[in-house]
Amino acid sequence: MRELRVLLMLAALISAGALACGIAAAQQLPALRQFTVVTTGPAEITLPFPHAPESPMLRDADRQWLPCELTYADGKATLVIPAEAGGRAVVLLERPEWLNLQDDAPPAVTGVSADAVGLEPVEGTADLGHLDAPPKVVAINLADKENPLDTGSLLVTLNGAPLSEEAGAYSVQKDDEAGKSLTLSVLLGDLPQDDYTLEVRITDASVDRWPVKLRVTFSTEPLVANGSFERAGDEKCPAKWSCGDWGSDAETKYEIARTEGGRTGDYCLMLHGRAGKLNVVCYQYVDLIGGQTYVLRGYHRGAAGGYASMISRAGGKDVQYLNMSRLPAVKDWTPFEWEFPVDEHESAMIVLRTTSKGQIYFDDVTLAAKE
Ligand SMILES: [Ca+2]
Ligand SMILES: [Ca+2]
Repeated sequence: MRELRVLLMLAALISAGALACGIAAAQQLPALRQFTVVTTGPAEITLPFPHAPESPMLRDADRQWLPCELTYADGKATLVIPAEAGGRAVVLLERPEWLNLQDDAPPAVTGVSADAVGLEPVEGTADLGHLDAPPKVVAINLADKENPLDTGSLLVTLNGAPLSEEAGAYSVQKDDEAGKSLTLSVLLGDLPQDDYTLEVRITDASVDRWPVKLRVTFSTEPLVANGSFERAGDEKCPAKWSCGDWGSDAETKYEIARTEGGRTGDYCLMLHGRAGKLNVVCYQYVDLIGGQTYVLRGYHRGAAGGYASMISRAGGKDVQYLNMSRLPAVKDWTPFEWEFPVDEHESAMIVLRTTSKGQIYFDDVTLAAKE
C-alpha cells in the first residue's frame, strides 16, 4: 500500500456487553464496530469480521458521513480510505439502527437533588455546603438528545474512590425506552466527618462518545474542622489548619505543633513564641453566613497569652477583622467563648494566634451559629 500510517485504531469501541447494559435488556442491539484512522494518504485496511458488513460508513475530517468502499472475502473485510477523507477518518463498519450519526453534543444533567431537595449546579458543581450528616440519596437526571446514554461508561466516585453498583452504592433507572434519559441514585450511608466530592461521569453512545461530568460537594466537618487537633496534617500543623507567622523580623523564632497533652483526646495545638517579633498563627477558612452571629468556644492554657480572630474578605479587601479580647496566661485548661456578628463576605477565616513569648495551648475549639 502506498504511503500509509495507521496511528490509531480503536476497534469495537463500544462493546456489545456495554450496550446491553446501556440500552433495554429486551432489545439486544448489534455491536457498533468503529475505529479511527489517521493517515497521510489513501489507505487500504483489511481486518477480520464475522460477516460482510452492511452499509459501512466513513466520516471524513469535515465530519461528513459517506458510504465506505468495502469488499468482503474469506472472513475479512477490506476497506479503502480515500485521500479525500482528509487525514483523520472514522469508519463505522455497521451502523446500529438506533445510532444517530448526527450527534455533536454531550449529554446534559437535567436535574440534581439531595434527599428530594432540588439543587442548581454552577459550572458542573452542585455545592451543598455544610451538613450535619451526608444526604441519604443524591439523585441525578441525565439525558442525551441524540443517542442513548452508555451506562457502561458510567463512573461514580466519592473523593476519588469508585463506588460500586454491585455493592449497592448506586442504582441506575432508565427513564425512557431508548435509554436517552436516566436517573442515577447514589446512596450515601454513614460517612466520617470530612469534605466530600461525589463525581459522576458518563458518555453518550454516539460515535464521538461525548462525555458529561457532574460534581456534588458537601462537608460534614464541623464549622471549625479538627478543632480537637486529633488528626495529624502535614509536618507539625494539624489537619485542616494552616500554620505560620504574619509578621517577623530577623530574630523571630517560633514553633507551632500538634502536641500530646490534649484537654480531651490525646492532642492539642501549641503555639510557642520564642524570640523576635511574634505573630504566630494557626488558621482555617470557615463557611459562615452573612447576617448571622457566631460563637467560638474552646479551651486554652499556657504561659503565653493569645487570642482568636475572624477575618472576612470580599473583592480582595478585608470586610471584617475582628479580634476577641486577649486570653491571659493560665496554668490549667480554661474555657473561652467569643461571640461575633458576620457581615456578607466572600471568604472568612478563624485564626488562633499569639504575639507573646512562651507557649499557649488550644483544644476543643468549636464554632456555631448563635441560637
Ligand atoms: Ca449526544
Ligand atoms: Ca484534643
